[in-house]
Amino acid sequence: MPRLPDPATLRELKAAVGKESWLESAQAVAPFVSDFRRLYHGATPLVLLPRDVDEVARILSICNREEIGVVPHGGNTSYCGAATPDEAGGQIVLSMRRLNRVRRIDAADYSMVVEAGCTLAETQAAAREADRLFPLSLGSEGTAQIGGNLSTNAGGTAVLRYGMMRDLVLGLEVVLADGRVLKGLKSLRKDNTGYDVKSLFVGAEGTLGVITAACLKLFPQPADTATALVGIDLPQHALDLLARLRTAAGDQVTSFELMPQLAVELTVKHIPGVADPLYQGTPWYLLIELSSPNPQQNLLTLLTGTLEAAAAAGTIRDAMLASSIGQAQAMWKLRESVPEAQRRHGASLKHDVSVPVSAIPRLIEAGSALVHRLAPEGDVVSYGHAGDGNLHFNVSQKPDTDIKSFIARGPVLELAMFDLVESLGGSISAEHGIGRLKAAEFARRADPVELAVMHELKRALDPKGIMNPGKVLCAR
Ligand code: 2HG
Ligand code: ZN
Repeated sequence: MPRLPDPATLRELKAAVGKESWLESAQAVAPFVSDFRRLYHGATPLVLLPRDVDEVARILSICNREEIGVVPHGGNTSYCGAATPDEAGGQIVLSMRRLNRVRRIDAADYSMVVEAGCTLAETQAAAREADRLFPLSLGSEGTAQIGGNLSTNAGGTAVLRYGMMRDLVLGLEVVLADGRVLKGLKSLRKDNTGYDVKSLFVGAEGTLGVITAACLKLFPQPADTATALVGIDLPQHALDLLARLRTAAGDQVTSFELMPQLAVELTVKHIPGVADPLYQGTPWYLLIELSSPNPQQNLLTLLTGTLEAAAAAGTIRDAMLASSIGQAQAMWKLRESVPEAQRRHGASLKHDVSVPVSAIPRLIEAGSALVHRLAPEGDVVSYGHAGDGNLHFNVSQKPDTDIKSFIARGPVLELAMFDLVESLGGSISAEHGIGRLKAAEFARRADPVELAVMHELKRALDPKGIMNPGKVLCAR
């Protein structure tokens, strides 16, 4: 069990990073001890802001020797409290924000090496300057950092085409709990030399070591894009349309996002400048994007033809194709503002879950029935990455209901929702991770052998349990 640091150790840690690279006053550490959703309010005696991998290595070897807990901290956009220290006040926060260099871009190799503290938006921009695409795309990309994206195996809105963060990483540099540095920044697509060690650190949420840099996959920049907002009556129709699109356009289908009418209404109501472009409201909306690096692909014609065929077959009711970049951006703003609109509307209960794509209609039907029965003060706002089988099965507090009784419904509803998801062969965390929020449920529901393997790996790589204690795995 990690211990509380004594004054001599705190002095040694400050000396490891040098002047102006640490914070300790209550005011200065405040942004590092509460999570984005304000679910957790921890405490820390010290926030360290190292500038390079050697400083991170020095910090970890001191913390390991003294058995002090370390909480790696990126853009603080975790939905699960993964980057927040506990309330006991003994854990050191390790901010990665000063490790933010782009070390190398190799356009011909379609790869780049960036440090963990680069934001996702900075990484995308650096790739763009080299006429390449780094395709991970998510609402918090201006703040979220690459280290956090890797540590949570982030997803977002282009997973259908490019995969999750795990699929986008070629190599990693990692500082292990004892301060050793694993130098694995190779950019190879083919490397069959034993275990895939780097993959262990992806999705580990900083519990096995600290990712300090990554070699990432790049792609050609899209030169042709077609975007549409489509109105449908039933979730089953979304699956029919997805199949048509995949047959017509293969992996050019980049995004396939589903929103209920209520999500659109809340966003139009609460977010200035957002409008519903469809002529008539429909129960469900789809935001679809096709993209290709080939400027001659004529994706607009392809998308129009596919939508016309779907309309003739009765699976779509209305559609608006973006005829300018501005219109496409407005459609994306509508989709990406749904979480903020929900926040402005009132309290919400969130469930980031996934099921096989074919089970999405059943999830929506059975999940909505659960909400009506177990949280009658709430409205279902289940939206998200339908093409990946990932819905944010969220529930928004109804206006004029009591917030306390609504929030009190959370635990029972969550259990029922997770049972449902499991019965459909799904996952209780699709893309937001486990953190502290879901650690207990994960321990209860994981395959016992798989969980035992995870604990064995944790003991092997972090025998003193200093790395992000209490996240992902519960203490045994
Ligand atoms: C999204 O897809 C994000 O918009 C946030 O993953 C989801 O706020 C949420 O529940
Ligand atoms: Zn999402």
